[in-house]
Amino acid sequence: KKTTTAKKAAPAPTAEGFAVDVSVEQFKESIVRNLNTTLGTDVEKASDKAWWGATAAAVNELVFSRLSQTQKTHLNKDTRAVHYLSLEFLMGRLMGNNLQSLGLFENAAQALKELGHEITDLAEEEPDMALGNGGLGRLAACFIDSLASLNYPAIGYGIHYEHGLFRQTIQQGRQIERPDSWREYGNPWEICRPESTQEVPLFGYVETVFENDGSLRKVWHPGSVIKGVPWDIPIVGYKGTTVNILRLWESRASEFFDWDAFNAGAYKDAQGEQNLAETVSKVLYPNDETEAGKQLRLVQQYFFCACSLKDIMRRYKRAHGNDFSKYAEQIVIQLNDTHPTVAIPELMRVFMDEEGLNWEDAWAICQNAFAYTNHTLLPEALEKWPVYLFERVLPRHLEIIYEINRRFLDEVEAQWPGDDAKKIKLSLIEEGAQRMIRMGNLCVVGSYKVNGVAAVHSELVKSDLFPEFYEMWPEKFVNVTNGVTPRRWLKACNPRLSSLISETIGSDWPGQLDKLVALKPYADKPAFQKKYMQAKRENKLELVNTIRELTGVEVSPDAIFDVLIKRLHEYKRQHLNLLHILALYRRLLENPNMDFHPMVFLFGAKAAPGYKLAKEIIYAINKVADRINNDPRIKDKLKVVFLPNYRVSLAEKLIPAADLSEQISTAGYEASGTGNMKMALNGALTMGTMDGANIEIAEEAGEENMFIFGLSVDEVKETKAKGYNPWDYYYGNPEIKAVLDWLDTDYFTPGEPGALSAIKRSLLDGGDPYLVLADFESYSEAHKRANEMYKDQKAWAKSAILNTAQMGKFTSDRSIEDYVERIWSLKKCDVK
Ligand code: 4GP
Repeated sequence: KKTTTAKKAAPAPTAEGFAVDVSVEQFKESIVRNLNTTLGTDVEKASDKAWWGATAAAVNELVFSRLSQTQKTHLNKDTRAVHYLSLEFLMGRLMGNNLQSLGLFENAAQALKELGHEITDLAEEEPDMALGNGGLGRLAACFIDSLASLNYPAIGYGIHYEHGLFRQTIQQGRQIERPDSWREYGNPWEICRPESTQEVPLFGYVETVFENDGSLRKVWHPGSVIKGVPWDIPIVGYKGTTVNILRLWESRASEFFDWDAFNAGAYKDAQGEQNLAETVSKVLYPNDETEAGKQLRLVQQYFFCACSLKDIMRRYKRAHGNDFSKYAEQIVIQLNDTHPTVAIPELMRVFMDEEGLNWEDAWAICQNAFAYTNHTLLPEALEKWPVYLFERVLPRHLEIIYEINRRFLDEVEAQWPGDDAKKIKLSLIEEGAQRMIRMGNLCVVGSYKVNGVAAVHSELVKSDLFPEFYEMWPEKFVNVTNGVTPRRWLKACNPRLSSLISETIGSDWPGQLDKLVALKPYADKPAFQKKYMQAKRENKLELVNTIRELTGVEVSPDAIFDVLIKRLHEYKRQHLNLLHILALYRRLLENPNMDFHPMVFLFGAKAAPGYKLAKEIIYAINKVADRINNDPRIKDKLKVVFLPNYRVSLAEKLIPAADLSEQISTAGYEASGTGNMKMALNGALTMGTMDGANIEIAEEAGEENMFIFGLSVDEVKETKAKGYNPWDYYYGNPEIKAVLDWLDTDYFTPGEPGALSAIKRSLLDGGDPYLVLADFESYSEAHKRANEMYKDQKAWAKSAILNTAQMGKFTSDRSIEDYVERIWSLKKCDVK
């Protein structure tokens, strides 16, 4: 009988502590064998896709045994575990990351090379798993990486969307959304687990049953039942000892209801049922502006919460039967934003209606099991659901929410006797023409901890968002500053810098990022500066090629690469950057010999399909780019590039090549940011406001190694309180006036004057809610400082190195340890 690589390799950890050791020869053997036996092809005729698939299969041989081992260990030790409920997991590609975590990247690359393939080329065959919109989803992906890397028992729960975030193409400058079919040809990283399928009831009505002993019992008669089928994605911890899972639920029609309706002749109903069931996990919502979309999103939220809670319960009962006294000791459920809030009334329902607990006991468990992370203060992002929707979709949950509210308002009365205004403000139900359920309030009431994602944000959560709740339960509120996994965001995406760091200070930094501080003494060593800047330059050269392939635009690696990558939103102020580019362009037209180091402004951003102004900003960036890039008068001193379809794998190419990192949100609006951390770690200097985690980055890296500008959080509040008038800036600053008026002409949109006016209108008639004009001048000054500093390559190199050296705090491993200490109380569980 043939022995597999996994069987040979499993017992052999490496000297550096990696769980498995696989030689180049063994890897080759495994890839070729998988090409034959898994992919059904051979070395002569295999496509790149097949080679990639065979490599993935070879990796899985190593991973799956660790996965079973991890699950066995967690079961036997009956450990407390965190269950991370998130509607989004923005995973990106897994090959590079899994190989890095196993310590096998070099051997795999060598094996493929000897077989005639470049691993970097094959990597392009892997579609991104784009099951998220942006920061919140990518954070969830970093967190499950860190949880596994730190050997904590954890499971991520989400939805197995058929289509992730839309694919963006740019046509005539405009964003066009196309479906993203990430698993059209299958996905080797996931395992279907039909044996753990769950059923989810929906709709219908609630019956009150009067028992003989005089008590009441509630019975929910659902109008529909759909099935949730789990797909497991192994999450390989760094060094590969713990392999946790991300469990994603796919919706399917339940045979039972289908057949019933069908047999009764209600073909249309059966069809309807089928349709609903299959649309639930069809797409990730980029927004929810339509009525139909709203109901579907609520169903999505309930669907994955209900499936996940049943899964948790099944596992709990295996160890503890029907004794629920240990539930909150064993289980913590982290709600990633308000999206999974319905898990709170669902767990109450399960305990009371299915397990027979009384209200007090059920509530005591719930309140000790849930914790909630807030990711934004923007009012439009704080979810509210119309009561009528709940009534229709989740009638029993509505009753439970009313009862939670009734009891909660008694507490409010006790705290502020007779203060009805307080009750109106805090109630879980917002009264009005359309009564709404306030999911944020429900989260705070139902959770034992509430955290913001950066120090300043957590303060604002207490002072501005939930001040009364903070007064009632001050100990509930904590901060956990975000972090990013250095495995993906330095080791894997920036091999040049990673090797240089390892050669210089040793190779244990990916698991202990504060070791990077050992680079500090090298910051002013010319030899090290040279190597560091050389790595940056090679990364830029690679990006130059990518830019050419994707856009046809030719840029020079000698220019400053200025990078602004994140979702498109007014508060993130991509248009501030654009106005400044227009100002630079104008200055260069007036004086082509102006003392100015050439710059390339790179943008990557998707706009929510229904967000008109955001789409106009994308259009404007592209139109301005066309004009500037083709204007010989400014002698290539300025280039503007909008890279289409920004996603994790594109970020991995941009971040290592960035010189300047644009983090220019209106202070008080960006909860944390994580792109800011990734770029600083890779040696970009931050151009930023004192907002979100920028403040903490400044504390670590030193303000002198950044370009800070703009109003502070308090100044923003003061400016608004005083009555901000953008027209003052328009008339007060000729440059602002000139660039805004430019947008009304047809200079950038020949034959179509005013095609870019929407931006100007939003800033003037619209009142400039994000203070773009107020911060313009200070932004422009900061850019002058950056441009000046770049001319002194030594000074620049020193600052860049000091950024890398002092980003240790921003590993997601530290964030996870903070969660463990402040919220989760987990114990590490070694998997042998
Ligand atoms: C984002 C925040 O905008 C960002 O500042 C933060 O770093 C990230 O969450 C992770 O905490 N919010 C979202 C969202 O992505 O959908 O609200």
